[in-house]
Amino acid sequence: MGLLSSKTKQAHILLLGLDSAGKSTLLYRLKLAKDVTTIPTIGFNVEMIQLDSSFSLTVWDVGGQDKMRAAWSYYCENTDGLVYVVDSTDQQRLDVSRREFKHILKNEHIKNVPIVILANKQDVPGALTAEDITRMFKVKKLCSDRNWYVQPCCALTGDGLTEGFRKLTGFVKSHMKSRDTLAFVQQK
Ligand SMILES: Nc1nc2c(ncn2[C@@H]2O[C@H](COP(=O)(O)OP(=O)(O)OP(=O)(O)O)[C@@H](O)[C@H]2O)c(=O)[nH]1
Ligand SMILES: [Mg+2]
Repeated sequence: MGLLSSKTKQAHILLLGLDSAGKSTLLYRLKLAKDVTTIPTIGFNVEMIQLDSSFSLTVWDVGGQDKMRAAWSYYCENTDGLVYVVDSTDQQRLDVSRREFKHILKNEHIKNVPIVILANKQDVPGALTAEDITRMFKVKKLCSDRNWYVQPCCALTGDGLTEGFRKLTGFVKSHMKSRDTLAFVQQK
């Protein structure tokens, strides 16, 4: 990637979800356009993704293992957008994932921050659909204070990933704009 021009805006994106949801696989699929073999993330990975010339995303992929989840809240500061990844085949842990999702939404630093939920592993027969996950996670109710979207995807092939991140970019741009306007008005 070349140097970023001074006109390029940057956004800080937090990528969360339970262990094995597919966060690192999708991050490197987007970054490198190929399938990489991942190992469980201890700590975090951070990568810059640029989907258009005027906007770049710094994506923080934080490990989702049980003992890592307590640390999620430390990564919320300065976040402009959240991507929450769900393993659509892991019906046994869907409730745990929903609970963690509900919990992180209460974090003061990500109040009103836009969200894209990625319903991952759509290549697996029997995977829950984006509509199933919207309903089971009560997304309409929990996210009524912010822009949100649920995108079906497959991190292995990349299907749906660009669409999901483009949707998020649109939300983040308008979120940053209204935040800047508010700060400007408050300064006066
Ligand atoms: N079938 C299928 N497998 C996937 C998909 N995405 C990820 N996987 C597999 O799921 C496993 C876990 O993927 P990771 O990307 O390491 O998961 P993670 O969310 O980063 O997990 P932690 O780092 O532990 O939080 C790997 O074996 C991936 O190959 C997908 O879309 N379809
Ligand atoms: Mg990982």
